[in-house]
Amino acid sequence: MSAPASECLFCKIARKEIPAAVVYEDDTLLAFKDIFPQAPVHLLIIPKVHCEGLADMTPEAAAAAGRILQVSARLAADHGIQDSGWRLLSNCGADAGQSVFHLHFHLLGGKTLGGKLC
Ligand code: D5M
Repeated sequence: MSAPASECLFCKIARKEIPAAVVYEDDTLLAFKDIFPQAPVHLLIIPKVHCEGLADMTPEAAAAAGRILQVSARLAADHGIQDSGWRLLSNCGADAGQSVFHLHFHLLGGKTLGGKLC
C-alpha cells in the first residue's frame, strides 16, 4: 500500500514541503538530484501529480510521463552528458527496486554505465 498524496515523499518535495536540489520545474514536472547518487549525474524526474508508478498510470500521469521523455534529453544536455551516453529508467514495484511509490524516472550518466539490464 502506497502513501496517500498528503504523505507521499515526492508529493511533499513537489509541494516544496521538503527541500530538494531542484534542477528543472514546469507546470507538470519537477527534476531534482537523487539524494543517493549512483552516477556523477543522477537526477529524478517526477510528475507533480501523484501516481504510484508505471502500473498506475492515469491519463494525467501518462501525459506527464510523455513530457518527461521530452525533457530528459534537455536535462542530459544541461548536465553535459548528451554525448557520453545516459540512461532513463523507472523501477516498477518493490521487486524491481522501487522504494518510493510516486512515479519517477532516474536519469543517469557521467560515467560508463553497466550494460546489463538485470
Ligand atoms: O528510487 C528512489 C530514489 O529516491 C532513490 O534513488 C533515492 C531517492 N530519494 C529518496 N529520498 C530522497 C530525497 N529526499 N531527495 C532526493 N532523492 C531521494 P527507487 O527507484 O524508488 O528505488
